[in-house]
Amino acid sequence: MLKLIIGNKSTSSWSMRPWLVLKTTKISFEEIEFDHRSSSFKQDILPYSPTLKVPVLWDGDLVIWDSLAICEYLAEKVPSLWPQDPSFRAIARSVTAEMHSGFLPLRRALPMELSQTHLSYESTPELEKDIQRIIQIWENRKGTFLFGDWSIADAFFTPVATRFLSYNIPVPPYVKDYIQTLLSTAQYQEWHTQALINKA
Ligand SMILES: N[C@@H](CCC(=O)N[C@@H](CS)C(=O)NCC(=O)O)C(=O)O
Repeated sequence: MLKLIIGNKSTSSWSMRPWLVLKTTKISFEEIEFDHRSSSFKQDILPYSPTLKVPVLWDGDLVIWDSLAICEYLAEKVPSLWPQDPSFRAIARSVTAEMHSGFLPLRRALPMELSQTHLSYESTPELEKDIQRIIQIWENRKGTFLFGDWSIADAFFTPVATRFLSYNIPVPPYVKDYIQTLLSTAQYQEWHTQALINKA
């Protein structure tokens, strides 16, 4: 059985991505959660992760680390995790890669924190640039989700959607609809509920 090792559900945005993707595939998997902020984390994760980071996927003896690599591995098993249309698929990979490798100002200024609401933040030109770019990606979507059906691209933008909500970032109504849609999926709702239970 697949084994996904993840961090704390309230704050581990990188872990949320492959978890949502795995849940969507309906492939059964075992989940092991470590609090990546605890002092014992490096010791706890040592037997599982070559980078000492989460998420990590174990498929038998095969170890796959890094959220994007894990999602790509799952897409080889379930190709519908990427859009079927080759052009859509290429752009879906582009925005996913952009999310994976960029948006540092946004990550730093607006850390994901699912157990809190009405968080405040300091606006900077770099952060505003990131926010506007994300709004542009969401405004240009091709349907209910970014490329019609839910895909890995949506998984990568779900943690960002939680930040827009927690920090109350103003967005146009069409973008607000997308945020609500992302955060209403059964997979995300399950993650969110567990994040709040684990915190209590
Ligand atoms: N690029 C990696 C980032 C993984 C990452 O930074 N994970 C954080 C948790 S969200 C972590 O393990 N932090 C613990 C540490 O760095 O000690 C990925 O996509 O999986």
